[in-house]
Parts: sequence; C-alpha cells; structure tokens
Amino acid sequence: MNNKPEALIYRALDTFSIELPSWGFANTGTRFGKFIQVAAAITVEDKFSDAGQVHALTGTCPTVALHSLWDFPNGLEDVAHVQRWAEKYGVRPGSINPNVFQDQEYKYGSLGNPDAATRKRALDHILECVAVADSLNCRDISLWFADGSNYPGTQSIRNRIEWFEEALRKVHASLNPKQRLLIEYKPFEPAFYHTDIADWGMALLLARNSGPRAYVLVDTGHHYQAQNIEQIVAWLLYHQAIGGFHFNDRRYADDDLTVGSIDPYQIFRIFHEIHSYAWETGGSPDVAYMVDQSHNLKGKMEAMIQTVCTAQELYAKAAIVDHAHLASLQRTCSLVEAEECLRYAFWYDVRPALREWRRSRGLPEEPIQAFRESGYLERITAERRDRNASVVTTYA
Ligand code: LRH
Ligand code: MN
Repeated sequence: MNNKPEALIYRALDTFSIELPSWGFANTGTRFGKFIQVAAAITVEDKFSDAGQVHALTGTCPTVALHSLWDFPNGLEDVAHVQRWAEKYGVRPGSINPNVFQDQEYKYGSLGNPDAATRKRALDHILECVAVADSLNCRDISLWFADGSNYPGTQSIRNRIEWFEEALRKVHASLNPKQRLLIEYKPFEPAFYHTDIADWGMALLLARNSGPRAYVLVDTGHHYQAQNIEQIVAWLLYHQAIGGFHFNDRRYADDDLTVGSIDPYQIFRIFHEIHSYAWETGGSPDVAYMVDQSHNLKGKMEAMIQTVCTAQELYAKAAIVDHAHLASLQRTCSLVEAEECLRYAFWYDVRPALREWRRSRGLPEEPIQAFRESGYLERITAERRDRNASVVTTYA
C-alpha cells in the first residue's frame, strides 16, 4: 500500500463526502435581525438547485439535509416534489430533521412538555418524519430538541427524562431496518437554565435506552468553550455510539460560522480521532459528516463552497498522520516527537494534491473561482430578487 502523503490524500478524498444543510442556502439571521440576500434560496427547489451547484463544483456533497417544516411542511404530500428536485439537480435527500421547536405549542417543550397532548403531537410529527424518510429512502432521522427551562424549579428534570425515553423508544420502534436515529445534544439556547439533552452523556443514555440503531450526533458548536470535543468523539467511537457530525465553527457559543474559520486545528483533531480509530480497527466508522451553519453575512453559495473545500483540506491533512509511528511514540511517551508527528500533518500543504485530485476527477481546481465564473449567482439573483423582496427582516 503506497503511504506517500499524496496517495493517502487521494484515498481519503475518494471516500470523503459531507452533507449540506438546506437551511444554509436560505435567508437566516440572529435574534437581532436578518440581512436579506436577494439570491438566497426560498423554495425547496432553490435549495436543491444550490446544493446541486456546490456538488457539481466539488464532487463531495451528494446529499442535502432537509428540515421538516422548512422543506416539507405538508409531510408525505411533499415527497413527490422533493424526489423531483433531487432528480433534477443531482443531489439526494439526506438526513431528515423533524422540527418540534418553532410552533407556539412547544413553549414548554415537545417530548419533554408536561402536557401529554403536546408530547403526543410532537411524537406524531416525528413519526411522520420517519415515514417521509422511509419514502425518500433516507437513512438518518436527525433529532434536535430545544426542550428545557429558563428558571430553577419550574420543571421536573427527571419527569422530562422519562417522557423523552418513552417517546424515543416509540420512534426507534418505527424505524425501518436501514434507518438510524441521531440524537443531537446542546448545552443551552434557546433554553437558558436547563436543556433536556444538554451533553453527550445524556444523548448517549437516551440513545442506548431507545434501541440499537440510535446514535449520538456531535454538533461542534454545541460545547462549552473549555470542553475537549475530540475527547468526546474518542469516547463515542470507543463505545460505537457516534452517528454523525454537524460541522461549523464558533468563537463564543453556537455561532454557526463556517468550518475552520476560527479554529481549524479543532476540526483537524476530530478527524484525527476518526482516522486513527479507522487505522486501529481496520475499518472506517459509519459516521455521517454534515454541515450545519447559517450564513448571515457571507454570500451563501461561496460560504458553502468554502466550507466543503476547508473540510476536504482538514480531512486530507488528518489522513496523512503516520499512525503506526505515532502509536509507538505514544507508547514511549515521546511527547515532543508525538506532537510533532501530528503537527507535521496539520501543517502539510495538501492543496496541490487537492487541486490534482479535482483535476483528475474532472472537477474545477478552484471551486470558488469556478463558481464566480459560472454566472450561477447572476442567474439566481435575477430569478429570486423579487421573491426575496417581501422577506421580513426584523426580530420583533
Ligand atoms: C440547533 C441546530 C440543529 C438544527 C438547527 C438548525 O442549534 O444545531 O441541528 O436543527 O441547528
Ligand atoms: Mn446542529
């Protein structure tokens, strides 16, 4: 086996794919407002068109994550539309994200709500999403819950655990044999006292309680500043409990900035844990790589293409770590040599090999440049300007 860096980079890029979030192409904002981009996607077709463009330019993102109320508000009735757009734009529907956080009835929670009728409605919505996923031949149902409370004493944390366990067991029981449940944790926001699924341990216990095809989803933005995310990844790999990632970057909290824009070494360290696990176990873990970002200022198309290219670079860098050598240095506690072995890979310039890989696959060497020369932005700007004119920008 040729273990020259270029060969390792090629093999890594050939197996690497990352899923794009449909919502990353739409006009999103913060609670302080939304800055409208006239070319932003509005309809599901727009989102498939944009994702198709990014996949055509990078060859690395064949699936689009869909969010129920934003992409198939009519549930199963929208399946045919989605299938048509997927066909037309050459990207498949990926993970299905139920939304039990934006409707008024979820003020005190969804599956964790003290009101049994509200819990039932939330469960029914999720079960419909499982059916939508089944009809779209999607494997992953990706669950994130805003559930929690804002003040001490206002909710029974233990009762809510029981209600989540009860409901998630029913969701797991509704899966077809190929499907998986991904349980995403988040320490806070929008709840600011307790969040029901606040960390990896809570997500892992709920996953294990639900059934064998429930896994933990790690959103890189869902950690306290001081947390060692790659250590959490190592634990979840060790317990074969990791199902996927939502990649983004942050300086403070769940900032949803573009991957590698603040701390590229963080994502590199996560990819290193995965590559070294694969080297040790002789097989790649079954992990779904996904982007979860909201592009409030950057042009949404360029931000997404930049994200995919950065993820390719960081995945390729981590693929050239000499795992056998590093393992021997770790055994002998050769600290500086071991660290230098890892840093050598991080600082290795993989871009010439990446350009060569793209050329050899008939892809543009510089996807962002190719996008700028494609005229796609001008076309969608003309098509969508009027449709975006009526978008509400204010928070209140
Ligand atoms: C919650 C989250 C979740 C999505 C949402 C768009 O912060 O990370 O994954 O449903 O963002
Ligand atoms: Mn997420």
